[in-house]
Amino acid sequence: MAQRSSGKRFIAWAALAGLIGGAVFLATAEVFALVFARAASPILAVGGFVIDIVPQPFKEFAIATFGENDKVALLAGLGLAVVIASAIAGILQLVRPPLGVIALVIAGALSTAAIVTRAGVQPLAFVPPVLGTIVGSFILVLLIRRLRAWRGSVLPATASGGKTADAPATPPITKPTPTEAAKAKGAKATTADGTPAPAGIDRRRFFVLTAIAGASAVIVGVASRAVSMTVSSVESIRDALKIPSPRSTVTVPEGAELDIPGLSKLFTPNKDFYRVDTALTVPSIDPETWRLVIDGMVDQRVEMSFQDILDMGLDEYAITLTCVSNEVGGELVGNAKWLGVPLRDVLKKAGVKSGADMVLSKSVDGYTASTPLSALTDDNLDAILAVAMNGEPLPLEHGFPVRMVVPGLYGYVSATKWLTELKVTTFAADEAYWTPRGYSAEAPIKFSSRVDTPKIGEAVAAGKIPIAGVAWAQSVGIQSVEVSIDNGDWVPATLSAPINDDTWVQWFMEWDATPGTHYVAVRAINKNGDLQIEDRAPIAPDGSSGWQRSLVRVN
Ligand SMILES: Nc1nc2c(c(=O)[nH]1)N[C@H]1C(S)=C(S)[C@@H](COP(=O)(O)O)O[C@H]1N2
Ligand SMILES: [Mo]
Repeated sequence: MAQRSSGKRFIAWAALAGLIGGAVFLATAEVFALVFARAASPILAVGGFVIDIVPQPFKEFAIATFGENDKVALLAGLGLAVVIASAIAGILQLVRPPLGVIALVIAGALSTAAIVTRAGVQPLAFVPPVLGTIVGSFILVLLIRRLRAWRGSVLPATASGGKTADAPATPPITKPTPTEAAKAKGAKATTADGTPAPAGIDRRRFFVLTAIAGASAVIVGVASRAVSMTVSSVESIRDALKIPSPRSTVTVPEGAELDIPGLSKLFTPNKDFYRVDTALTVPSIDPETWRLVIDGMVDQRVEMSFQDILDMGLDEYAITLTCVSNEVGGELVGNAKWLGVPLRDVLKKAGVKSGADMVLSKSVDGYTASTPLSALTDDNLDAILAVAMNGEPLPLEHGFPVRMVVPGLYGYVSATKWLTELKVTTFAADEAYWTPRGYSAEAPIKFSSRVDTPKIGEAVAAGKIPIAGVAWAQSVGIQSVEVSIDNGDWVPATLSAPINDDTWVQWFMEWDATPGTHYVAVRAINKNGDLQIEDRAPIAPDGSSGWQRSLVRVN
């Protein structure tokens, strides 16, 4: 009868109680994370841990599927996992106590482990998840106890037997409380005369606590996350930061930027600049307390402050950055003006010992990159520590306050953001973040060319239209770009005036487009006279190759 179906309903309410317990756990941890350690957010720490351990093919799948929203997708997945696990914990706590609390404690222990093993974490970072576990478990126990009381008052015959068997098995609720007393009375009252009134009271007690705990968790959790994200004090420190004028600036020659709709800007605005990193939340580092340590195979360990870097005197450099994950024709490449100091001068301060062949750069978040020492000491290569990007201090997500930029090497082996240490070492002795994850220890950029307009898959009107794009061969320079239409001859495109060999150039060609579907292919030749590699290669282990060929529909 009705009582049987309402028995099932208690399972659903137990799942809700579990959700509330989980939400209270997370909200408590978030609010104490504000006080004790910003990095102590359980979800973010577990997310970071997942990023570090998932197998490479899965990571590539995630980037291919979600693009730069890969982190949002990860968080959504984690959120779903939390919802399911909390609901199960609630049900377990009702039917097999104290398994629900045990499940919550295990989740708490795992997230505490994820938090305290994060790089650069504060010593008290274990406090928020531990407090979260305690408060979350307490609320879960309380809610299930009230639910049990309600169930006992409604289902005296079927469930109260289970209830009395369950209750002693639950250490946290072995001590009788007013709630249990009320529950026992309620059960008797209902059995005796079938009056629903006591059940009404027990039910109300359950829902009042559910509502209060749920609402508090949502308000506290959302508010704490908002505070730690938006009222980032480092963001305002950055806004107020005055970077000294550079001693020299980049000369942009006349004709360096072509005026063609749809063509990439010569300098990629910071807000449009691609972002690739393993940081689930952007590290916020106060330049006042920031230090760069240069150690390893050096004559003397050197520590530099942000001011020490500025005091070396800044120069402006134009360098195009490229990600190893950039597919042929892809968007993970951008050009910027950087203010910085040469890495060779920084390394000179410590004095590099002979025998070293690599610099392992480390980020505050534990990320590392292995850069050949020669790329950082070469007098003819502008490998720099950068403090500014396109006329402003580095944006937080691009490495504030100091990052590396090395022309000619993919970002993962050279462009460490939120830099904290340069360890002079050898490839034999040390390994960077991506090396055991399927990427080469050394990775020069494979020079490439890209069509920006007409956009792939976008129909264009017949008539004279420009085909235009960019091409890059950092540290060598682009000599020419050639275009072939419908497998016809390779025709040289017109190049923009190059700024230097470290930046991309723009190219264009006027095309008399006739109605139909056409095939546009592009390839570059570098200043060594090498032709861009035609053979297709995937991004792993050391960058994609191939000529971009696209279909263009003309109406
Ligand atoms: N700390 C840190 N630095 C990092 C990375 C990272 O994951 N963590 N990713 C690297 C990679 S793979 C690239 S391509 C560049 C991208 O720099 P951007 O995000 O400023 O474009 O940063 C590099 N520096
Ligand atoms: Mo990258």
